[in-house]
Amino acid sequence: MERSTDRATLYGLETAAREGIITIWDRYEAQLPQCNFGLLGVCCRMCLQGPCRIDPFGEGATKGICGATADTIVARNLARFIAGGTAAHSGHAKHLAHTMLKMADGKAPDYSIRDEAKLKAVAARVGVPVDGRPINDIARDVARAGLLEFSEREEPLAWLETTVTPGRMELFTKLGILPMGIDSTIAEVMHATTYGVDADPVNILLTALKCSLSDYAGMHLGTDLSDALFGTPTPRASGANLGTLRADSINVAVHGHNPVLSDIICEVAVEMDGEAVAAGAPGGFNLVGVCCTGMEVQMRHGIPWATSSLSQELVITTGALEAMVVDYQCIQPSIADVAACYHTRVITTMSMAKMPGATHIEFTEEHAKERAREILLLAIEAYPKRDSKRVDIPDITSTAFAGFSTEAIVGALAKVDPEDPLKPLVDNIANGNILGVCLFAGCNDVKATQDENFIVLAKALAKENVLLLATGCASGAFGRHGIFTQEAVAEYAGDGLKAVLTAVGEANGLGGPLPLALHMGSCVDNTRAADVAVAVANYLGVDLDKLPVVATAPEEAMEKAVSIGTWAVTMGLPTHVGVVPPVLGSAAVAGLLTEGIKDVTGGWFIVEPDPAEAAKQLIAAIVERRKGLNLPVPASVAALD
Ligand code: MSK
Repeated sequence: MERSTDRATLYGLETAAREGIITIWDRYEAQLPQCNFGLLGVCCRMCLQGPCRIDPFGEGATKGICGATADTIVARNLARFIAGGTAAHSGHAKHLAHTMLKMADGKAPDYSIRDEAKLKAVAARVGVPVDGRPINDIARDVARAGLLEFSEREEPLAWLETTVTPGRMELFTKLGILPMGIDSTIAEVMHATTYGVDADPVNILLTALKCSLSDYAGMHLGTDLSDALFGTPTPRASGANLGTLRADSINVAVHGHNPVLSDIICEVAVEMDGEAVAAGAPGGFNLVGVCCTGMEVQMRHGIPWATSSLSQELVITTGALEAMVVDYQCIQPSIADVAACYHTRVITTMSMAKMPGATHIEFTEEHAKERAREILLLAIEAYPKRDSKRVDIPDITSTAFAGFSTEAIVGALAKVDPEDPLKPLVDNIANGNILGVCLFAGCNDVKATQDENFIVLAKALAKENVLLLATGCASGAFGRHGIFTQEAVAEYAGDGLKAVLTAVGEANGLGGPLPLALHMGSCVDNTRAADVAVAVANYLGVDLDKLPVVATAPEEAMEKAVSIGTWAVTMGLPTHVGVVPPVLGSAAVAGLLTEGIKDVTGGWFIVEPDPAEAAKQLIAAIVERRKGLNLPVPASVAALD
């Protein structure tokens, strides 16, 4: 299997091999063959009497020591995966709520509300009074309302109830999966799946669905508060890939997920640029993003994005990185080992995310700029130690248009129809110019050739006039392969999609189409796409499970991606995954997720590693939805059946 389809990654891997650097791909190969019990999800480590594993062929143990079956074990393992993802996304949101509260109380002087309109819109939506109140008072109440989401409440989560269709709320109530608190739902999964509690796989899966709805609410809260604090993204062009590092500059990578730190670093780097020049770097500071923190600063500031989580080590092997500043999530502990072979400083900043071999500078919102300055001074200090003979930056970059928040998309559509912005989108879905919509999300996974699934799928769907939205590492794949460009429209879009993207692009003064796919942000921003779908559903007066909208995580890797995929299915979307999750040890659980759940939520999982085949299945799902709404199905697509 090829390791990557990205030329810069392959270049970096050659450099790493030459330098004797071990990367994630080497460590993966060293793990092979992987444990089949683990791959199938039939390994149980929930008590000290184990570990137990079930023989999937029924020739060995058919039950664990306590009597748990493969169905119970697989369901329990999956539920805990989802709880892990929910804890990460919502922990990110909780951090933002605390930051906003400190700001409102005057304890975090380096922060402010950059988008007052967004804050007021969120406040009005969740029942915080707005009229005539100072902005910091509104912010304080919104932050408190956000923090209330985490405890056990008597009402449903506000960030769920106010953002989904009425039909979904009815369904969640009927199924008994309406979460009343984010943290309490995570705890409920942990309780239900501990030794001797829930043994019914269906019941365990329902608890897991409930947890995934907490994941959705936490993510929505995170995006809302980020936008209010740091600004709602608007479209802008920037660069993508390893070639965005500059030999003449002090290069600093911001990596992880939360903009609380990285946004301040962007600001302070501008203020300290003269110090970087004085240190001998004519280009001053060059900030680049890695992973989803990279997406946050790309969306809001146009900071170039260097690479995704999977290939993070290769930013260091350019030999030109002075500092990699990390917050949390998707950060490989190996970067400290790689950095030790260079002059690069790895700087951890969060009390919950430290790393042997890294320098820790505890980031506090109370002293945000001061800490950012300390971090950037470390980068300046590292610069003279750079070995110019080892600098090897691949000359490979692409243009990437980013910044398509929900508000930006509605704003762009409003240029076509100011009275009724959603009408152009809905009309074009109805007439078939847009066959359907696909959200691309999720990670790169070392088990798949990097980016291949994303790009094959994107081209196949665009050809059939499917509108493409992207977040997280999917946005990374699209960015480095030139999918976020106008040129890609000419190359890959079907005629209907091309006409729509061109009409909207020209109405917005772009002199051409919108990019082939719309970059909606980091992986925590997936609810931006859900908001578009909910707006269309409410406009049409139908529920989400009727829309020709699908989702895909074709190279998913992390618990967070599994929780996102699960809420997408719970919201009623056909959702593709390209890496087989550890559920095949239970035919019952696998069957429920891929078929049975369709009768419950309207959504279902499509598990298909082959991207060409996955495209066919996603198009078939879109066609099924179109037929359900009595919308025309173009003959060319019908012929694919
Ligand atoms: S970073 S969760 S590898 S999308 Fe958000 Fe990428 Fe997946 Fe991490």
